[in-house]
Amino acid sequence: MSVKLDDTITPIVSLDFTIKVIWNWPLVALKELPNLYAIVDNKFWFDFDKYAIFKNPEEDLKDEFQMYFRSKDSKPPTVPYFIKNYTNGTLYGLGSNADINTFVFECVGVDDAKWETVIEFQLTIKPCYYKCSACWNTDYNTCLYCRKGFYLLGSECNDFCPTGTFALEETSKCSTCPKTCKVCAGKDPTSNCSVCNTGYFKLNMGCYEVCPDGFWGDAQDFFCKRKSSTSLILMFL
Ligand SMILES: [Ca+2]
Repeated sequence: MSVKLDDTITPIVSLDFTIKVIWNWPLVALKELPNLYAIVDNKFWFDFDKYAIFKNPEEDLKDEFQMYFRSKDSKPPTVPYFIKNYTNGTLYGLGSNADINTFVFECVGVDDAKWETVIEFQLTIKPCYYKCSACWNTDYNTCLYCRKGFYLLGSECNDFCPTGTFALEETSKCSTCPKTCKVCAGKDPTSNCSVCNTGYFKLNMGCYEVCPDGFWGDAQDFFCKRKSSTSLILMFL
């Protein structure tokens, strides 16, 4: 083709140009997207590389396309409220207990002619293990806090606290017994111990390294025994 400029005064100027008409194809989906999961009360973010997901068949425009996320069939396009950011190929959010569910998303590639190519995937917000009130994963040993009636030891919520620990109701945790006690119901070594550790003396519900005043430690049975007046006398003989 050519265009001519002729103002009848100056010499005629002619410019040649060509128009290349190419067929516009929609973006090609390069792969399926895996289903995703996130844990309740844990921030999540997933990064997507649009060039690894879509291909623009037009050679000259191969980098020119957009990608975004939306809930399946949402019009206008939207995402659940717990998704805080979904631009630049990152899906970022935080689901609460109310959001425990599976959500169907669409990853949408849009070419320069606004053609859409859609890849569907699921995002599931998963709950903690049933004994945990907070966690970082769904397993029994990924707990941060326990529900009432269960007690945290390490990252597990137990029905009972094991020997050497006692259940602290206020925090739902197993707490270590005082060092003199093997079996205890609390942190006071003079009133919360039912069994003493080896080498410590027992008196009522207490375990002692040295028996309290008026008592002596019997190394035969490891009980604190009341000092009698006779033994006091014997000591002074
Ligand atoms: Ca295209």
